[in-house]
Amino acid sequence: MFAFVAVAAKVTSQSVSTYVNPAVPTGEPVPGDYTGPLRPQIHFSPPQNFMNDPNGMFLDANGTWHLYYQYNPTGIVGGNQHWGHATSTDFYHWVNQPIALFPPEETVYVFSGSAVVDVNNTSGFFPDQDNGVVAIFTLAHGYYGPQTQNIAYSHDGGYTFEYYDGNPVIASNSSQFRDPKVIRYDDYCVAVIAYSQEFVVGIYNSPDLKNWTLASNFARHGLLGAQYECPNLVKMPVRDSNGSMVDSKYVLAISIQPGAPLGGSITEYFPGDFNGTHFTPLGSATRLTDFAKDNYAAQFFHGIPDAQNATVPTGILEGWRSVTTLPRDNYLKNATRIGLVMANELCDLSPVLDASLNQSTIGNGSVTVDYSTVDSGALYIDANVTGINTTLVTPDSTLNLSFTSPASGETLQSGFFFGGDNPFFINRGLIRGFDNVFFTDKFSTANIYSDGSGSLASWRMQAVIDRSILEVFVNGGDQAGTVLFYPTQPLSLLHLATRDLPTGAKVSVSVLALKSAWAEYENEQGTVVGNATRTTNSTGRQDMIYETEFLV
Ligand SMILES: *[C@@H]1O[C@H](CO)[C@@H](O)[C@H](O)[C@H]1NC(C)=O
Ligand SMILES: *[C@@H]1O[C@H](CO)[C@@H](O)[C@H](O)[C@H]1NC(C)=O
Ligand SMILES: *[C@@H]1O[C@H](CO)[C@@H](O)[C@H](O)[C@H]1NC(C)=O
Ligand SMILES: *[C@@H]1O[C@H](CO)[C@@H](O)[C@H](O)[C@H]1NC(C)=O
Ligand SMILES: *[C@@H]1O[C@H](CO)[C@@H](O)[C@H](O)[C@H]1NC(C)=O
Ligand SMILES: *[C@@H]1O[C@H](CO)[C@@H](O)[C@H](O)[C@H]1NC(C)=O
Ligand SMILES: *[C@@H]1O[C@H](CO)[C@@H](O)[C@H](O)[C@H]1NC(C)=O
Ligand SMILES: *[C@@H]1O[C@H](CO)[C@@H](O)[C@H](O)[C@H]1NC(C)=O
Ligand SMILES: *[C@@H]1O[C@H](CO)[C@@H](O)[C@H](O)[C@H]1NC(C)=O
Ligand SMILES: *[C@@H]1O[C@H](CO)[C@@H](O)[C@H](O)[C@H]1NC(C)=O
Ligand SMILES: *[C@@H]1O[C@H](CO)[C@@H](O)[C@H](O)[C@H]1NC(C)=O
Ligand SMILES: CC(=O)N[C@H]1CO[C@H](CO)[C@@H](O)[C@@H]1O
Repeated sequence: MFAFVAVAAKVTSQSVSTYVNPAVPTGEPVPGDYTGPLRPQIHFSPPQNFMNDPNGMFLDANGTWHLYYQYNPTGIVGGNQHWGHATSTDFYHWVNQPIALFPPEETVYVFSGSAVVDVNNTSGFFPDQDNGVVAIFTLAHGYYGPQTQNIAYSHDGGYTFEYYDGNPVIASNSSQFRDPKVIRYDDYCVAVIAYSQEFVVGIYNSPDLKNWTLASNFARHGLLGAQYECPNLVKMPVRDSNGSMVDSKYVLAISIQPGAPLGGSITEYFPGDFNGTHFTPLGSATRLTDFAKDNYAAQFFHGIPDAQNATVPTGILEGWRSVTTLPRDNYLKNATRIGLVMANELCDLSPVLDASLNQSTIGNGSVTVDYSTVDSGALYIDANVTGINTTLVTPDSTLNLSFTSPASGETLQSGFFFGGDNPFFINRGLIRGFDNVFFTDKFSTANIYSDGSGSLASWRMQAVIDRSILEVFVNGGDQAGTVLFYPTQPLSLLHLATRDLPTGAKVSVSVLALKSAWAEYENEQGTVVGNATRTTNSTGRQDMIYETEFLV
């Protein structure tokens, strides 16, 4: 056996240095124990310690998705921020990679940002390659600023980075200026960056990722909360009811943290038009990506929003914190009465689908599934309700879905009312492993599923439960709810029941077990060691790693 020890060192590569904290491993992934009863099995969570925002996601030319994330490798609270890194070819199986970005100095933190593949060498960093990656991110000089925008480049496909020697690329004296998200537009790049406490999203242009010019400001729109963070600008298809693309629009998403309507954080978004310099929202409505409160800091590039929370028990019990949501396919659709909304559709779950536990067609009735033998504790539930004569719906016409621990009696409840205001609710208040005054118990939204035209209506609900996270997609993703919950005993009994549905309504239900995406990477000790899957040796970056191995 050997122990891996990284030595504290301020090391220099070419002209730019990085600081490596003695407790932080370099060149190897951080190992993780993914077996804990609260540890999600088909979601990404960091091997150990604290993760918050997802950062800089991109797809490389080999079909590998790169996920970076705000990572404190030395604690279970935010603080010593780095960019953690994981890769996947199917969005469900993630391979932990070595930490990708280290801070330049001990008291500087690498905050959120994004990454682009510089195919055409517009930055000039990549003389002989078309797979160079440029990361743009905020460096926070202490927690009181200033916060500046900086770039680093990778010659090895995004595994290791070198700081540009001309940083910062956008200087600032502000302590609240962060989270650059870069997209391409025509032959240049566009960045959206939050002036967090002024409630402004700055829109910048650059021909080369180094020289940035402020093009416009998008100021004080929608909910303000206490800060704007993690702006994202993305081009998105508009689909008709058959799923065909009929148009495309831009969506500007802004995360509010803290000060969301339910406390904590939320992501709001605006569909609109973008002409390269200015974003113009369609109308003045504010829309939210999630009706619960545990989903924050959405990042697009085939969106992987993050579900994080501050003081939850996994940090104490299992030594890790926060989880990204499942990947979602986002597009705009015309929701009944509301107009354009961003739909969240689950990406193909087939990489993790396992045995079918139940396939039923019921009218008014129920389905019970004991899933205590499903090792992952993770399920996918799909229910289509068709043939609903809305004129015959009563206030008691409902579909309820619950998950219970027979051992402790704890229950996670959700349900929909087909009549009245069409509320959908989630109640985690009967789960007892964690509570505090800010841990809201009950969430609800209104899902207007019928236009009242008299024709038979349909409604759909999809849900994924994964040990300590529930994601619900209401009516084909018109609305989504993400909640974290911390039972004292594993939930293992599913109960779905309908009541008082009009004659003729049909409910088609399927419940599938999901396979753990982590279990297959565990060694005999139950540890996922990750993989340093570097394809090429980055020039220079290797020189910044000081390490010593001790044989014990
Ligand atoms: C790279 O350059 C080619 C040729 O000019 C252009 O067609 C392509 O869109 C460029 N790609 C990117 C990502 O800028
Ligand atoms: C990439 O850019 C650098 C700097 O402009 C230049 O020296 C190099 O020739 C370029 N390489 C290619 C393949 O365009
Ligand atoms: C793709 O894989 C090949 C073979 O491993 C490697 O040489 C190449 O650098 C990889 N490309 C990217 C974009 O990572
Ligand atoms: C920061 O403040 C200094 C001193 O007032 C000023 O010279 C400098 O231009 C400011 N920098 C930026 C980016 O605003
Ligand atoms: C940066 O871009 C602006 C606008 O395109 C241009 O006027 C300026 O000369 C550029 N500066 C440098 C240092 O390239
Ligand atoms: C983009 O839109 C803004 C605001 O409507 C306008 O002032 C500007 O001229 C437009 N730019 C182009 C290139 O159309
Ligand atoms: C959405 O549907 C309404 C009602 O059918 C229609 O008036 C409106 O034009 C549609 N909007 C879009 C963007 O398709
Ligand atoms: C719905 O029920 C009403 C009342 O029984 C009936 O008149 C109507 O035809 C039904 N609508 C459909 C589409 O079946
Ligand atoms: C529900 O409907 C969707 C869309 O038609 C279909 O793909 C899915 O298989 C259905 N699920 C069930 C359980 O019937
Ligand atoms: C680690 O990478 C090596 C080489 O790319 C590969 O053979 C191996 O299967 C990988 N292991 C895991 C757990 O991904
Ligand atoms: C990577 O390249 C550097 C510089 O050429 C070299 O010193 C180092 O040994 C190489 N590392 C690996 C793992 O090949
Ligand atoms: C980021 C976030 O949502 N944090 C919330 C997590 O939960 C605690 C307790 O409910 C809240 O105080 C945080 O605001």
